[in-house]
Amino acid sequence: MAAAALDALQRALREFPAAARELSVPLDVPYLDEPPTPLHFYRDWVCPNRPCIIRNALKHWSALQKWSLPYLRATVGSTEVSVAVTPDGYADAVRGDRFVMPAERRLPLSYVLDVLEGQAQHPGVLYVQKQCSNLPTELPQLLSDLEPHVPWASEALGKMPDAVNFWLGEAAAVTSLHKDHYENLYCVVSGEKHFLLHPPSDRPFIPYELYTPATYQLTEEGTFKIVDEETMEKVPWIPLDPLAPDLTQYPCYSQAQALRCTVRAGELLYLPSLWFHHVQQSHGCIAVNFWYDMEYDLKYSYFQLLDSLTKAVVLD
Ligand SMILES: O=C(O)CCC(=O)C(=O)O
Repeated sequence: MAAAALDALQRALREFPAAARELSVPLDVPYLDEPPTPLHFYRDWVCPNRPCIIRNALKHWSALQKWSLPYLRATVGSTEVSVAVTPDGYADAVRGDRFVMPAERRLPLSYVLDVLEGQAQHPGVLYVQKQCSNLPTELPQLLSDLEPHVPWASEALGKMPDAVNFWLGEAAAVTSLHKDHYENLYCVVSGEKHFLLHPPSDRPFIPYELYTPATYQLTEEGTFKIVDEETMEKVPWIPLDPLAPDLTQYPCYSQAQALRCTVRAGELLYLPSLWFHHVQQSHGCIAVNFWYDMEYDLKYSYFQLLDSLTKAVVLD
């Protein structure tokens, strides 16, 4: 590419995030005091791809009054669930030159609760987080404590959720920075979740690299080894930890601007599709989220273009 064209492209990519931010990205995630109508949800939040935290949207869920660690022990303690186990709390994250996925254990929920309450020891960090509708498939006994979908969101989006996920883990369990092609309605039932967010328009400042996929294996002695997934293709992932970014290696990230928010018990975060998110939690936080597949519309195509241009041009 001619030097002048490359220069122009680099400048455009460097200026794009601030221009997009000025037009449509809030400084903080706003609160709504009650659930929006389907029309307002679609018009004010989904269409402009803007996050918000909605209060009083879950108050008719009996889960809000009932769910606690003792309640889970009494109702589903003997049920086996899939648990992600990692040495450091990071499932699906870059470690050295690998993209490492968690070891997966099938454990009775009561055992997970014992570990959470300090009554049992297990190597590493536990997180009940299997993202394939683990609520209806693994813990169907809990379904009567909530609604199977978010009616105003289903109506606005014209579809039902693809997945309903249950999350329960230790404070050390962290979800590394990534994005999804879902409209995410994230409901905290007990405890709190801390989200660090970047709008999709920050993509030019967010590094991706290709990594050999691998999985943690837990040995008999309770140590972890990393085993390559020989048959899987390389995985594009974000190597950067937004809590301690390596700005020598990724200087551009200093120009990205994260939004931070805490979602408390009884609150619902609308996390729009393609927003980057990094998630931490209070110890024993219980949450449920609904993933609605995004519309593969022009917004999606424009993001793909931004992604391709960012990959093609090195910014520093
Ligand atoms: O709660 C978490 O740890 C992660 C949630 C998340 O990444 C998601 O819902 O897409």
